[in-house]
Amino acid sequence: MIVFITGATAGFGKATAQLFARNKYNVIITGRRRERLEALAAELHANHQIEVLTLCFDVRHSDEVKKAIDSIPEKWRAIDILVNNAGLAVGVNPIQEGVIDDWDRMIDTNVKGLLYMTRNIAPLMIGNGKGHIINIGSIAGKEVYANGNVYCASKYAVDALNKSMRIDLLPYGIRVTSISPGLAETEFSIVRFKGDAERAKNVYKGIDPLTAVDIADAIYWAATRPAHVNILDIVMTAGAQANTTTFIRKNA
Ligand code: NDP
Ligand code: 8X3
Repeated sequence: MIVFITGATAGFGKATAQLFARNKYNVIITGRRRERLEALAAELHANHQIEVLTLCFDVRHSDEVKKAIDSIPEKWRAIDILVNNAGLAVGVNPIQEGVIDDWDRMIDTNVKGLLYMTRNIAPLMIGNGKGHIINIGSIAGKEVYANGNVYCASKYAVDALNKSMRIDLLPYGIRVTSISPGLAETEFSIVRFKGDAERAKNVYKGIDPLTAVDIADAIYWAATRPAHVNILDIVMTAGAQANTTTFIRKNA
């Protein structure tokens, strides 16, 4: 079995690669940071004796995506599962103060990147007569929150695409699932706050947030249901989170 994971150099994608590898899947891991990809490939190979293919590219560029997918050797082309995970939030400005470059990065990565990946991999799955696409959405794609504007919009788009691609791919036996987490501690907030690690830490202060392993578990569970079961969407939060704005923080 082959699982293709975008954004495997950190966070959810890395934990997902580790979990599938532990369960003897061969993994295609991708991201822009080549050293991290190589280090993870060596770790997975050594610990689990599985095969690993690394592809270093930026999901925002359709030509790079196509070139990377076209380069996949024949024996790797029978992809069973695609995890469309690469994504990010950048900035927390109100709409009237939004930074255009931040908006472009979020829309180009979270929406267009996911589309380019799907456009290139879905035909391979159709050719194989089976497949499973797992899109990483967010609770931010279900409810908006102050200053979440464009990030929320990008994840609402993922929600719509998840529902929509499920209809288009239904005749081909391809299952489509969304995993929609709330707050989870990864490098996500460091990226959102443009490297301000102290500010990022405060996001999780007083709560026991979801971890990348929790999300990997949900992805793996959805991917390993029997063929007649289709998991449409898993919305999950930390125990201390009720929705995008309601948290119980210890010592707050
Ligand atoms: P991390 O920042 O820890 O990891 C993000 C991953 O995405 C990295 O591997 C990064 O790799 C990759 N990535 C980002 N931009 C690009 C790009 N242009 N091309 C290729 N790869 C890219 O964040 P998370 O693991 O938390 O986030 C994963 C997904 O989960 C995202 O879609 C995010 O929106 C979503 N999410 C996160 C939540 C959270 O609270 N953490 C909650 C709900 C959803 P590299 O930089 O090497 O390219
Ligand atoms: C990430 C979760 O609530 O920070 O998608 O938007 S949130």
